[in-house]
Amino acid sequence: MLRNLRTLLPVFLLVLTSPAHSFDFNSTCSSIASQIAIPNATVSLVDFVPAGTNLTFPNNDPSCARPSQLVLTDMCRIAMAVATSNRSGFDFEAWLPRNWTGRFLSTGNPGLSGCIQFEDLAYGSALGFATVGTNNGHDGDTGAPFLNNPDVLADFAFRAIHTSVLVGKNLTEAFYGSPHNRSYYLGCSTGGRQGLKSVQDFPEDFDGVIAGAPVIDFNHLIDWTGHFFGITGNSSAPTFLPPDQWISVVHPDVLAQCDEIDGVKDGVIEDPNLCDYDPSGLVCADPAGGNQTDTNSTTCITEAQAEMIREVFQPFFIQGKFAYPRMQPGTEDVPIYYLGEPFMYARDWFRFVVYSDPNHDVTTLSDKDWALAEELDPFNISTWSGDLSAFRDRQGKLLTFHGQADGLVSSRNSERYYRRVEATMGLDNTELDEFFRFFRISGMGHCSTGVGAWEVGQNLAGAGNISDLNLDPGSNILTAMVRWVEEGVAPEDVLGTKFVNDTVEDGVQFARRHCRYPLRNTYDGVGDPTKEESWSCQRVE
Ligand SMILES: *[C@@H]1O[C@H](CO)[C@@H](O)[C@H](O)[C@H]1NC(C)=O
Ligand SMILES: *[C@@H]1O[C@H](CO)[C@@H](O)[C@H](O)[C@H]1NC(C)=O
Ligand SMILES: *[C@@H]1O[C@H](CO)[C@@H](O)[C@H](O)[C@H]1NC(C)=O
Ligand SMILES: *[C@@H]1O[C@H](CO)[C@@H](O)[C@H](O)[C@H]1NC(C)=O
Ligand SMILES: *[C@@H]1O[C@H](CO)[C@@H](O)[C@H](O)[C@H]1NC(C)=O
Ligand SMILES: *[C@@H]1O[C@H](CO)[C@@H](O)[C@H](O)[C@H]1NC(C)=O
Ligand SMILES: *[C@@H]1O[C@H](CO)[C@@H](O)[C@H](O)[C@H]1NC(C)=O
Ligand SMILES: *[C@@H]1O[C@H](CO)[C@@H](O)[C@H](O)[C@H]1NC(C)=O
Ligand SMILES: *[C@@H]1O[C@H](CO)[C@@H](O)[C@H](O)[C@H]1NC(C)=O
Ligand SMILES: *[C@@H]1O[C@H](CO)[C@@H](O)[C@H](O)[C@H]1NC(C)=O
Ligand SMILES: *[C@@H]1O[C@H](CO)[C@@H](O)[C@H](O)[C@H]1NC(C)=O
Ligand SMILES: *[C@@H]1O[C@H](CO)[C@@H](O)[C@H](O)[C@H]1NC(C)=O
Ligand SMILES: [Ca+2]
Repeated sequence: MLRNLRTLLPVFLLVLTSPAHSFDFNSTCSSIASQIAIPNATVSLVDFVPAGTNLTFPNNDPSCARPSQLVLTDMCRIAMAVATSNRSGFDFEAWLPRNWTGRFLSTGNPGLSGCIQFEDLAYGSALGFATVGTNNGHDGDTGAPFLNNPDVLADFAFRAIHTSVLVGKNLTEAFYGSPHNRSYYLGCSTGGRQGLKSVQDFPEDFDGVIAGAPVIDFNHLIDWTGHFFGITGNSSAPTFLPPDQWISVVHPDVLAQCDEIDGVKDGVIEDPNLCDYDPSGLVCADPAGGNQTDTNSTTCITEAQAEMIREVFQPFFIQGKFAYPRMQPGTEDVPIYYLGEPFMYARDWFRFVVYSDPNHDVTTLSDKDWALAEELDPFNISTWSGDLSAFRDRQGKLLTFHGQADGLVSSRNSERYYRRVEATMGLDNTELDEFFRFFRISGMGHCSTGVGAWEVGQNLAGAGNISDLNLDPGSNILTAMVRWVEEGVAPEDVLGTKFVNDTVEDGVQFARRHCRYPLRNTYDGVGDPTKEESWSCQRVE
């Protein structure tokens, strides 16, 4: 199906695969090293890498979990270290494709890392972008390098990505002999925050920014990730519920109450805002423990556990003040914060940044700690400015998306940010549509995967060939962004695909359109719900 789609691609996409510009790629790649004149940079590697190469990264930190990457197109790989101070710097890679389209693409990072997303470099270069990425100033998915080194923290908050854009654009021009035409950004999670940091504070860096599931209002979010431990307790607390029971007991109960609100029983909660989940029905018949069969059952819970679950799905307040939206119900099939220990990013942030003490006891964090973290906001890492006028005024385009089944970053916070931009700039959603569109992706977890039609071109999603990718701008947010920036045709919605077993070769399981906020995808009540035509985007306010 996808292979047929490729033949139907609109004309502009052909530009993606035809070299805009002829020059001797091979000899440029072998001679460029001596011509790189980038201040503070030390080049460590320049290699011609043919399509089909399986690159391995033996020195990559194991916590990055990226030991290898299949390269999908001929490219010149350039790696360098760039100093940002006398005690900080970042590792940088540029994957410069033979089939360059004149476009530049910068990619982001996950978690607290520390990890170049090689899969995004493979994706961008395969589509003809001169694609760059960094380790964001330190190695590995850890906050330890922040300890007593604000320069490493500055790199993480904003500097690595901004500096790498300057370096990357310079390198692109030096390599191809002409400057890039358009500049793009693609990132999710921390990568989403980096994209919005650019839009807010470095509006000249990009013409088009895709920011998924952004880790914005960063300090409140870190606090929120830490506060769940106080609700669940450790694994011996009476409130604690083992992860497999979140999956096998709570999640089916959430679906029983909320899956069919959208009219279709398919495991996808189209709009979790409509779900007011109540775990009361799960409480064991004899919670006092008289019925041993019952209380030890894997199908019922105690009243203390039920109360814990209610709290998990409440909005988060610090010292009586609203701080961060609730965890959305429907996300508990991937329990992340309920494992009976302080969440690793909160742990690292409080130890290595807030208290500069690697031994700080993070099991007793409470309101005063949450408030302190918010107050520190190092290098404005909050990334929470609602004024995007500088970006808008230079015709920049911003696309955010958020999986509605994201159990790591509340999807409601992306709605909250949208509203914040509306309020700050005094614009309504029609006016915002001119430069900022937000898509809610039902059944998508954190950035990727899930039971929904989650493949929207946000990443390579395991594709082993360019032909595995659906490049139609109706189904691919990256090519949709290119069309928006270069042709002024904005995406009205995004058609997501669910492959059988998430494998392209196994065929399409179903497709569903995802609407731009504040519209809601609504089932027509009669059509085949696995077909996108049976749903439409409707205004619900
Ligand atoms: C480059 O693009 C051409 C079409 O313009 C295509 O035939 C070729 O396979 C591409 N090469 C690579 C390495 O992607
Ligand atoms: C470039 O290098 C590749 C791989 O070594 C080779 O197959 C190709 O013929 C070379 N092209 C030119 C124009 O030298
Ligand atoms: C690439 O090599 C690694 C390590 O040898 C291997 O685990 C991985 O499966 C390979 N990937 C592909 C796509 O062949
Ligand atoms: C090079 O790094 C130093 C800090 O070590 C910094 O002050 C300077 O601005 C950097 N130069 C450029 C051009 O970025
Ligand atoms: C690093 O630079 C700072 C000024 O930015 C200076 O105070 C410090 O002594 C330098 N440290 C080293 C090790 O050179
Ligand atoms: C940049 O865009 C111009 C105008 O569309 C085009 O003529 C030129 O070939 C492009 N440059 C590159 C390097 O693609
Ligand atoms: C790259 O930066 C160096 C040093 O600032 C400068 O000399 C060079 O002209 C730049 N190259 C391009 C293509 O901008
Ligand atoms: C859980 O916390 C209690 C109270 O602090 C403590 O006594 C107990 O050892 C902890 N259990 C585990 C498994 O950590
Ligand atoms: C104990 O609970 C089980 C499971 O809910 C139920 O089947 C059984 O009838 C209960 N036994 C008594 C004595 O209440
Ligand atoms: C509860 O069930 C588990 C697994 O079946 C068993 O290991 C445990 O001993 C039981 N506990 C009680 C109090 O019956
Ligand atoms: C944070 O942002 C505020 C407002 O834009 C600005 O005044 C301040 O200088 C920034 N602080 C840092 C450390 O960048
Ligand atoms: C999906 O994969 C699983 C295990 O890999 C397999 O058992 C199942 O049959 C597959 N489902 C389909 C519909 O192919
Ligand atoms: Ca449903």
